[in-house]
Amino acid sequence: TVPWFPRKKSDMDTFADKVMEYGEELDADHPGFKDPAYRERRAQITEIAKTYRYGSPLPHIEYTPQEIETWGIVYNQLTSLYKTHACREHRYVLPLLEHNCGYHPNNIPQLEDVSRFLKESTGWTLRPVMGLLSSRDFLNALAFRVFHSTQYIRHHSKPLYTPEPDVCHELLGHVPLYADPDFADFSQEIGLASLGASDEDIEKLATIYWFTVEFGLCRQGKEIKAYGAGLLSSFGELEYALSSKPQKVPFDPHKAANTTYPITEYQPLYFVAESFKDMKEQVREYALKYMRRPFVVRYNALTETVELL
Ligand code: H2B
Ligand code: FE
Repeated sequence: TVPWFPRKKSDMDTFADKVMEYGEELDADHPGFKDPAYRERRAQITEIAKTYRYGSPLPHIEYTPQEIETWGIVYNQLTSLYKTHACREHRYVLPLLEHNCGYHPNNIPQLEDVSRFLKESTGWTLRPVMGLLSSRDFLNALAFRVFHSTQYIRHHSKPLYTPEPDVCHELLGHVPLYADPDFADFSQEIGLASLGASDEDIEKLATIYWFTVEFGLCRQGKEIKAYGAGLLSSFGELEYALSSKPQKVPFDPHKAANTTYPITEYQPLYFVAESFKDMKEQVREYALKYMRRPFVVRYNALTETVELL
């Protein structure tokens, strides 16, 4: 039997309280674990995501001066490396986000402004999320050009470290690429492949996602640059990834899907893509060749629904 999957964007409302780890329950080794004010703040922002429903404006968060200071430290650090380390698409979009969405060291952009900008650029939109979704739910949403984004920020005691996604990771790492048409198509392709997929296939697609959307490198002219959000939101790993230390191999979805990776250390191996257009085709072929589904899915962009053929 085929696992349930969303057919329309409002179906994503069913994911809202179905999270694996709650944004307010922190592990003992989380930098904010012993800070009651931080935990209270997390609970507040989590509650906002839990009650969000499709079609409403994304909730506005009034960030505190302390939160904005943390953002500013991260912003200045990372943007200093982008000139030499970020892919062309990221470098093209960031100034547009500064101009249109309030990206600035002294301001944490609001998801509503960012989502509206993405919608006009590529049809992608954001949804606030309480915490980590299952791989299946998270990937299924990509089929509808919906990206689940956290809205809280890391703890101020360690501005350059976070054990989980936060607004810095989402807004600086992920968002710029979703304004690029080819990357937008590529990412949706992973999502379409995930609809109704078996648990084993979801695991493989999550691994492809890891080696591309999170930690992907790409060739641009004679150089290698970063487009993965995990790299573009980590000063340390961004430098390391482009150094001669790690291994780099050409992107191949079948190979990537079957490669194991560490989650708490820098990656020993990165996949290098030739172009987002190629990658979209590669993922489509991978799904046709290696995944067994008793139906074909097609996204209808006019109705924003998935059709089964
Ligand atoms: N959930 C949320 N909220 N953000 C993510 O970035 C995320 C997720 N990543 N669930 C997913 C899992 C990723 O690790 C892959 C697809 O499993
Ligand atoms: Fe991420």
